This record gives sequence, C-alpha cells and structure tokens, in this order.
Amino acid sequence: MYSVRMRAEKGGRHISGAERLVSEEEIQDSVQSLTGRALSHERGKPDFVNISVEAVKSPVKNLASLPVILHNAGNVMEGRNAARRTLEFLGIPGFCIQKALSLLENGPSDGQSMRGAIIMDMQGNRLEPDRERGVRATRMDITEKAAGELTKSLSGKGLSSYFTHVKEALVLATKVASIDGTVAELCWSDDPYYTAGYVASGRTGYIRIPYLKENGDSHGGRVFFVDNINIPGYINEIENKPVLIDRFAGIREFTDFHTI
Ligand code: WAQ
Ligand code: MG
Repeated sequence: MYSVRMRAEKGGRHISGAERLVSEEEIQDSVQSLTGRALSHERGKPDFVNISVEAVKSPVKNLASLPVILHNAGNVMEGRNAARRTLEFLGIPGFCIQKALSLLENGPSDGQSMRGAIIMDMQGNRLEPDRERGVRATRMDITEKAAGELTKSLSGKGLSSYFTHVKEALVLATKVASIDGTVAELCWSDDPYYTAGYVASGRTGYIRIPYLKENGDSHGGRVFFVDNINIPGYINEIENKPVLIDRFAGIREFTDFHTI
C-alpha cells in the first residue's frame, strides 16, 4: 500500500491537509483528487501544495471505527458544555479542559491554525516538540465498504452533506483512540463555515457535537489528551503506524453518559 498525503499553505500558513492509504492502481486518482481538494478550499487559495507518495512498509492494522454518537447541542454554549462534560467523564482535570478549549478558541499557534495536533498530558503540559506545526496523524484510511456503510447511516440521519468531514475525522479519531496512552481527543474544524467537532475516546466512541464554534470563525484544532506516554514512541505510532478502518460501528443518538 501507499500513503498519499497532501498539505496546502498560503504565505507559510496552513490551509488544508488530507491523506489516503491506497493500492498502486489507485495512486494516480488519489493524487488528482487531493490536488483538487488543495486548490478549492474554503480557507483560501494556496501558494504552496505538497503531495507525497510513499510506500508503506509496516503491516497495515485493520480496525473497526469508533461508533458515532450524535449529540443534539443546539448552539455553541451547549456544544462546549457537552465537550467539557465528556472530557470530565473521561477523568481529564478541569484546568486541562479549560486550557485545551481556550487554545482551540484562540488559534493554537499565535492565533493561527496548526498543521497538526497539540499533545497534552494530565498536568496540562504540551508535549508536541514543535508548537507551530503540532503532530500529524498519518497513514490511515477507510475501505470503500466501510465508507459505504457510513454514507448510508449518515443519510438516514439527514447528515449526508457532512460525509467527507465526518469520514476523515472518524478515521483519524479511531486511529488516535487505538494508540496506548490516548485518553481522549478534542477537535473542531478550522474551516470557517464548519462548526461541528467532537470528543472521541475508546470508552465513549466518537461524540459528534454540531456546534463547537460560531459560523465564520476560522479558529480550530485538535488536542490529544494523553497519560503515561513515552513521547517519541507515541508520536511514532501516531505518524507511522498504518491503520485501515474496515468496519463501521454504527451511529446512534446521545442520551446520557450511563448508556455509553
Ligand atoms: N493529524 C493531527 N492533527 C490534524 C490533522 C492530522 N492528520 N489534520 C488536521 N489536524 C488539526 C489541525 O490543527 C487542523 O487545523 C485541525 O486539526 C482541524 O482540521 O462533522 O474538519 O481538517 O463529525 O479542519 C470534525 C467534525 C471536523 C466532523 C474536523 O478538521 C463531523 C475537521 P480540519
Ligand atoms: Mg481544516
């Protein structure tokens, strides 16, 4: 298999990134579609696009996706509360939650987006070696069959138009949650008109929250909350361990924490 990765910048600032894990026959198509994505992104027209194609040497690990749990928050205040409560339920100290929320709210890299994620321990320390770039989870994808199941489930919930964002986020969240030391992930998009985000973990699944920021706000990012990790080992797994999601674990409505 091959890892095909795209990232786009403008004036040295991150605009977008995406990636696929494909067979040799699919390389050309994926390069073309990722190039198209880079050139037509709502964060702006890039002046630098990097596409890389790399053979994946280590064996690919197949995983079932996290289940998708739909939270019904109706505005940003309810959404942030839902995120806070979920992270508390997972045992993350309140001051770490507050720090993570304000980092994403203000743009984690001097008011700008990062290319990758913040790694935060249970003392609130940031462990990513480069605070401007962050750590990018790579070498992951979903099979056509599992993606088809996701499409069907989303359309049953009237969420078809969000397919691409949900698919890519669910793949990333599933991979990150599967790595030892991950306690939870908090994410919302830096795309100005995409207000949804999630809190994910192996214990709760992927809790999708429709409003984590106001429409038009281009601040967003990701925080991987970790405990007891060896930093280089953890980052190596996030970046290099190839993961293919080959089953979709279903979608349901959030009711309360006792049922998850
Ligand atoms: N690894 C680590 N961090 C990443 C990666 C990656 N591969 N890709 C993006 N990020 C970080 C980076 O800081 C971005 O600025 C931030 O996440 C947001 O990325 O409806 O669209 O691609 O259920 O804008 C979540 C909700 C959407 C989906 C997330 O993120 C849904 C989204 P974006
Ligand atoms: Mg984005």
